[in-house]
Amino acid sequence: MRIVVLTGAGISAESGVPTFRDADGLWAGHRVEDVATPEAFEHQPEVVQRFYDTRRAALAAVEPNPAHEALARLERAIGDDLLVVTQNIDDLHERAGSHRVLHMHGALLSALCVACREQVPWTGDLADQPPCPRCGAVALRPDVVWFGEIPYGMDHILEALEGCDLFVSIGTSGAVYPAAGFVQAAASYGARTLELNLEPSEGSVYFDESRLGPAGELVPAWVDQLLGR
Ligand code: BV8
Repeated sequence: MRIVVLTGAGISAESGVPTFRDADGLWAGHRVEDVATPEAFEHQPEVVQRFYDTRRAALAAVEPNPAHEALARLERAIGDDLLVVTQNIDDLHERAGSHRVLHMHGALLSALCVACREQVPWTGDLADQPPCPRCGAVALRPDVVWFGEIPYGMDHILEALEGCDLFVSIGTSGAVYPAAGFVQAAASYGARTLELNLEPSEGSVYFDESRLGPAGELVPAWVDQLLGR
């Protein structure tokens, strides 16, 4: 059985990573749409850089939770039949042991050089304008997909949605496209669809089944059920 799992901020909530909604759409006093845009970066680069520097630094203080660990266990059981597409920019799936993870909105631990377009692993701050390790230009930005920018891996994602038997959405409000449309694409190709979320999402109506509760409980139970435990 080929499975595509889409994760959102809700899967990292129990790890202590605030979601966009829990912050009432505010991040350190900013509306995410006002900070996570190319225009914001152009007009107030240091505000945007600090917004991501703060979130990057906060990764050191959080750990994967049982939901991340259950998805890593599922990958160990079914390997290439599982693809995790995450909207999250944290590294908790990887730290839980998942390898087949596609960060469609980029990653905090990566920087993008707008001069040479190189993606470079990055753990420190960017607000102090370090030079690009490859070309030396002072042109590094967060390697994050902002509103109005094209998500990473769309060809790979659409191909996986076309070929999957089961699409599972975990911890996302279904507010942002194109991710919010994946359930309808999967269903149109004949996949079964399951939502695991704390509360009904904007896309719940499109799922064959919705289970409500914390990911830390629902995801391990679902993986156990799937693996016949
Ligand atoms: C694009 C990275 C073209 C940055 C993010 C009008 C109509 C439709 C679309 C648009 C429109 N106007 C503009 C658009 C397009 C726009 C969009 O969708 N806007 C929205 C606001 C309407 N989208 C874009 O611009 C995208 N690009 O469209 O390009 C294109 C398209 C296709 C192909 C080619 C070209 C790019 C969007 C990417 C923006 N970047 N993140 C950063 O992180 O700073 S978005 C960010 O918010 C997340 O990545 C995520 O995608 C999104 C929503 O966040 P969630 O993960 O869902 O988190 P949220 O807080 O909202 O919800 C948490 C959920 O978890 C809740 O449901 C809650 O109940 C649940 N939960 C909480 N705790 C738990 C839990 N569940 C389980 N257990 C728990 N413990």
